[in-house]
Amino acid sequence: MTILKQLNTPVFYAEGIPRNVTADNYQLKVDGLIEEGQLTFSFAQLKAMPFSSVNARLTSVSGWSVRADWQGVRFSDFLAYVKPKPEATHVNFASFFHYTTAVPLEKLMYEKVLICHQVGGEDLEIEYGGPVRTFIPHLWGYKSIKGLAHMTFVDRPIPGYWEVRGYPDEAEIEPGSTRDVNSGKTRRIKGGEVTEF
Ligand SMILES: Nc1nc2c(c(=O)[nH]1)N[C@H]1C(S)=C(S)[C@@H](COP(=O)(O)O)O[C@H]1N2
Ligand SMILES: [Mo]
Repeated sequence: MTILKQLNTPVFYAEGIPRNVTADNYQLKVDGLIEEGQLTFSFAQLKAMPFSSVNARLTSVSGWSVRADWQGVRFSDFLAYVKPKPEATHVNFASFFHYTTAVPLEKLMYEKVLICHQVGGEDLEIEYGGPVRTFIPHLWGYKSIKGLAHMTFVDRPIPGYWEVRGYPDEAEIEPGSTRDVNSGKTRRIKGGEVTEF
């Protein structure tokens, strides 16, 4: 069981949990502005890529955050397998149903950005975004898509599920207070902390 589940971390799955998806039938589609046109990766292929571990916090705009060891493939390492065309500026991420969110490519190149399939050495549970999610600790949690099914390289921002409902597209974490799921206590997020994740 991952620490996310042990800590009873809130489960946000606005579009519904894709219960039929397993590591065995998982497929990640990648298309749009890439030299290869279209690519597909299985869970086994993602597991065979360079593995990185990142101790950082997922911070929800709704007022909680959780620290864990998030593990998987660095987005920057993933780009050894996918060649974006020069005009690609953003990646539009889509889940198995209708959740989407787009992130500028430059904001995906930070070393703590992962295509994540484990937390603390355990495979991600389906409700926490397994088999594969993204982890982007320097942006509000709504940019870290769960149940990642499809990545499209595009040349513009595309408003996603929460962005069309009024949440900022930049999703920069703002100073304020957050309920720390690890300790159960409220803590301040200072402006400076966002750079530490
Ligand atoms: N597919 C999908 N991904 C999603 C969401 C969602 O509703 N559907 N919610 C987002 C939000 S708002 C947050 S804060 C985190 C929460 O992650 P958790 O449910 O694993 O705690 O997932 C993000 N990714
Ligand atoms: Mo969130």
